[in-house]
Amino acid sequence: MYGDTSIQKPMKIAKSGSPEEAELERNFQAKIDADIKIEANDWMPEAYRKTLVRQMSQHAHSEIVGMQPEGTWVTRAPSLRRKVILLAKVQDEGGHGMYIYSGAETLGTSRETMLDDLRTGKAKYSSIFNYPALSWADMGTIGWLVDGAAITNQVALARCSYGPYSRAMVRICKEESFHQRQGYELLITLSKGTQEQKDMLQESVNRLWWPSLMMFGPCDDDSPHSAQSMKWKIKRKSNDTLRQEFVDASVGQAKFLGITLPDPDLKWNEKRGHYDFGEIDWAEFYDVIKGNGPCNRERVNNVIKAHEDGAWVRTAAEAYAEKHAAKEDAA
Ligand code: FAQ
Repeated sequence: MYGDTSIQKPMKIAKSGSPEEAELERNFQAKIDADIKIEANDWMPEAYRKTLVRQMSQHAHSEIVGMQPEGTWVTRAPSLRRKVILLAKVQDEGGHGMYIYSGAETLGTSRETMLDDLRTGKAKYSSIFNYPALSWADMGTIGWLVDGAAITNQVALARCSYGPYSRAMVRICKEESFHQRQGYELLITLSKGTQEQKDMLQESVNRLWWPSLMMFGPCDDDSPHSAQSMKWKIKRKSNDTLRQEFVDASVGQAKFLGITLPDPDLKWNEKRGHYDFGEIDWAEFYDVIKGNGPCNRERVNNVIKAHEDGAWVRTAAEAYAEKHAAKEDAA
C-alpha cells in the first residue's frame, strides 16, 4: 500500500510565498481544525511534511533500536513461558518500526534514507534505549514503565492529524497494551517472590524511573517543536501533560507492587488533583540525546553491523529481481 513513494507526491503545487500557497495553507489548517485527517496525496505545507518525517522516523528508529535491550535477555529468560512472551514482544517492536517507516514513506522519504540517517547518527531515537538492561527485573520494568510511557504518548498520537500515522498507532497501541501487561505481570510475580527478587525489582525501578520520565521530552517551555505541532494536531497533548498523566497512573501501580518510586518530592497535590514530582536531571537527558548515554555507541554499532551482515541478502534479492526482469523482457 505504501511501497511506491513515487505516487505519493502532493497534488497541488504553489509557488512559495504566493497567494495560492497562502490559500492552500488556510484550507489545510481549516481541515485540521475540523479534525479531518490529512492523507498522503493531500496538499500540505513543507514544514508539516518535514516535521512528520522527523518525528515518525525517530519513532520508527526507537522501535527498532528498542529491540536491543530486551533482545539481550531472550537467551536468559528463566522459563519457556517467559521466553515465548519476550520473543513475541521483541518481534512486535520490530513490526511497529516497519508500520511507522511505511507511514513515513508516504511522505516521500525512502526507508533507506531514514535508515542511513540512523546509521550515521543524524537521526535521533528515544533516549530510554541508551540505558542498559542489567537484570531480569528490567524485562518487567521496561514493559511496565517504558511501554507504559510509550502508550501514554501513542494513545494521543492515534488521534494525530496525519492519517497513515494515526492509523498505525491504533494497532500499535493494542500491542503495546499487551507489552505493558506482560511487564507488570512479571513484576507482580517478583513482588511475591523471595527477598532477593523483591530487591531486584526495586533496584530496577530505581534505575529506570527517571529515564522513563525523560521519554516525554523536554518541559513544554523548552520544547522547540511543541507549539507548531500542537497547532497542526500532530501532537494532541503536550510533553508535560503526558508526563503528568504517566506519573499519576504509575503511583498506585507502584504501591500495588509494594515498591517505592525513587523521588522524595513525589506527593499528592490536592489543589492540582495531580502528583507533584521532583525535577528531572535535564543535563543527563541532553547528554544522552547528544550521543553520550551509557549505550549510545553500542546501539548504533549494532544497527550498522546488522546492516553490513545483511549485505548478502540485498545482493541476492537484487540478483533475483534482475533474473526475473530479464526473463520477463525475453518473454
Ligand atoms: N529521546 O521539541 P521537542 C517505544 C528530541 S517508542 C530522544 O519536544 P517533539 C516503544 C526531539 O526529537 C518511544 N530525543 O520534540 C518501545 C527534538 O530533537 P530534534 C518513542 C528526544 O518531537 C517500548 C528535541 O529533543 N516514541 O518506546 C526525546 O515535538 C519498549 C526537542 O524536543 C516516540 O518517538 C527523547 N525522549 O516531541 C519499543 C513517539 N524527547 O528532532 C521497544 C513519537 C525529545 O529537533 C521497547 N514522538 N527529543 O533534533 C513524539 O511524540 C515526540 O517526537 C516527542 C518529542 C514527544 C518524543
